[in-house]
Amino acid sequence: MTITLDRRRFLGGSAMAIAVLSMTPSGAAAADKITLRLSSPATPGDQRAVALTDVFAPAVKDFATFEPHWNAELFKQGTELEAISRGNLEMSITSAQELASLYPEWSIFTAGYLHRDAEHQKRVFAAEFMEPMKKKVEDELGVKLLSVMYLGRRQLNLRIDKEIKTPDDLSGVKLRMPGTDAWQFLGKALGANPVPVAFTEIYTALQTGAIDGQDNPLPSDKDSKFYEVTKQICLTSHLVDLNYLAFSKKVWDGLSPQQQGVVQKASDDAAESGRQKQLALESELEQFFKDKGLKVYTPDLDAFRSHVQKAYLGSDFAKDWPEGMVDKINAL
Ligand code: KDO
Repeated sequence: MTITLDRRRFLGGSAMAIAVLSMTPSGAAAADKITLRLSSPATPGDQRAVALTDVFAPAVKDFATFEPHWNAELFKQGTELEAISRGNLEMSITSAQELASLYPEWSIFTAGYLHRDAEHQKRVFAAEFMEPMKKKVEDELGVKLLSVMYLGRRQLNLRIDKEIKTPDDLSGVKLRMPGTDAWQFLGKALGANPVPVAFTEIYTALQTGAIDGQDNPLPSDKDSKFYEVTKQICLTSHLVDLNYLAFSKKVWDGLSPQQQGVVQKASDDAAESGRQKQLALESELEQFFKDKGLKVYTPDLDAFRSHVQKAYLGSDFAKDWPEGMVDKINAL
């Protein structure tokens, strides 16, 4: 599934949202609790889901009811931003790849081997150079990016036996990647043949052999039981992946300053809780997969890093990256 979002539609939509907002009284006056519906393809056992349920929901409960819809049950993967922008959804866990389909400069965060680790992600998200990018998404799309959530290091998880040492070994391998251009490019940069498949359809695609493999962090591989239908995990760590907790700007503007402070803190606390749990899981899961009979090994990381970085720097994506931003990110 490829997202074909039209940015101008959103601009119109946001203008309308602002007009409606100006006619409504401040949310502080509203007696009833607001409902915060979140849609995500994440499973309920995913650490981001657990953190939002156990940390975010209780923190906002005095004025808001958190209503999560996991497994993409409310909106299809990749359509959540549009839903928030149109006022049909209040929250999502969005990716840089989804943002990049609307705002090409966000593709910088889709590049392999850029973020170094979870702490680096946090520093980058808090950096001053991020402000204009966040503001544009807020002003034009009506989506406030509250916190960065750590998803984990993406690893190759294949149903074929062939050992993968370098990008050349991935030649002809049908590697499932999510549907947007930025994701598909990452698959190519790794040396594989990327195939677009939604997250919720990966298991069946692996089982039937429609794809040779997929890439996700180890906790997702366990949670979605991909080990039942694959034979190996090749620890490429090609993307230290993230999601952003996305919140409707219209709903945000209807909250009192005190409530906004509570939501922001709840979001940061949930992100931190999920981050620590995900990191702990990543460090212990290798053995889990070995016990399930999968081969787990590290390829030639220098070969992957240089192949992927070269592909990005020579790509059209890089032309949209703000001047000097790669250096600023590396310097953090
Ligand atoms: C995936 O589709 O592989 C992906 O890992 C992409 C992420 O950006 C995110 O959407 C994630 O799926 C879902 O939250 C499911 O874990």
